[in-house]
Amino acid sequence: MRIDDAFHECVLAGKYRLAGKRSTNPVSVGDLVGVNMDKIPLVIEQIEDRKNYIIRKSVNLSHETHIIASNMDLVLIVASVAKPRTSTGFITRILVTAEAYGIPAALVLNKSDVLSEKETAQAKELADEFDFLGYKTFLTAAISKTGIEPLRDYLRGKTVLVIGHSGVGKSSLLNALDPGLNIKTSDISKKHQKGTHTTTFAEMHDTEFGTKIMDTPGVKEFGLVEIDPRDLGGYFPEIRTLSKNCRFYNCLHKDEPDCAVMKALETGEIARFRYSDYLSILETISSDKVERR
Ligand SMILES: Nc1nc2c(ncn2[C@@H]2O[C@H](COP(=O)(O)OP(=O)(O)OP(=O)(O)O)[C@@H](O)[C@H]2O)c(=O)[nH]1
Ligand SMILES: [Mg+2]
Ligand SMILES: [Zn+2]
Repeated sequence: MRIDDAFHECVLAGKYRLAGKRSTNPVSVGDLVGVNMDKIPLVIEQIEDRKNYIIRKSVNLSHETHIIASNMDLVLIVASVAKPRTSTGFITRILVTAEAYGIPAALVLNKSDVLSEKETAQAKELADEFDFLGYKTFLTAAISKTGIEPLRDYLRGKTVLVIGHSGVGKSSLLNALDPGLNIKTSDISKKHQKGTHTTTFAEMHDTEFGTKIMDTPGVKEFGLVEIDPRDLGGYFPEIRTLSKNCRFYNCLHKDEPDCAVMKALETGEIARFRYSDYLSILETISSDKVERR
């Protein structure tokens, strides 16, 4: 058995197929695997323990999970204020998962060239807010290669997962970062066909600037897996800090007396959209928990 990084078509050993029953994909992009090269077809016989991974429910209400990628240094969320719009809730769900697994995360707001004046102001406001929370944020237009250089510098030397809705321009962004990649993106004629996913499987790309980038198919929804309601506030940097001043150590910041988070809402110290995203995530994961019993 030896481990290398060339392209080989493989099948997965039966023991992993069975062990991963709750997961739709026992092996994911980013996994380090050991392959038996003496068999035809080649067989993945060993999956190294993961340093980290990003996981979601395979579809809403499902008990099956989907590992989007493993072993990364950074989660790069690609979003757009319009065409298609990404909600702050979607962004925050991914950020929460990254926080839960201790993975640094950053945000790209792409398609800055197609935004109205009002939408441009919204994008800037969002960028400031997420930057303030400690998530580096970039405003880009992949097609006109605007804002690409600072992003390239930031990604240098890292192994990066790129994630976001279909059509926000993930693959286009990778091509803008390294034109040599020449990844397939949807063309104008396909743009209006709903539900078209241009990238159909996750793939790791080596760039000429020393970054390994995992491009993934667009995800419509991001259902959280294994996040305890009591831990949720700890995955919001601002709530984590504020909650030290709540009266109860296990405050859910919902309706408890002397809650520092709710007070901060009145003074504007915490953004309203973040607090409402917190509450809606809290509600879904709390009802998930009841359902599982
Ligand atoms: N105007 C404009 N169009 C863009 C930009 N980035 C991407 N596009 C266009 O948006 C469409 C979707 O781009 P893709 O790169 O295929 O999107 P994707 O996120 O990889 O989509 P999936 O692979 O389906 O997840 C294509 O028609 C691109 O040309 C941008 O910054 N500005
Ligand atoms: Mg794509
Ligand atoms: Zn509280």
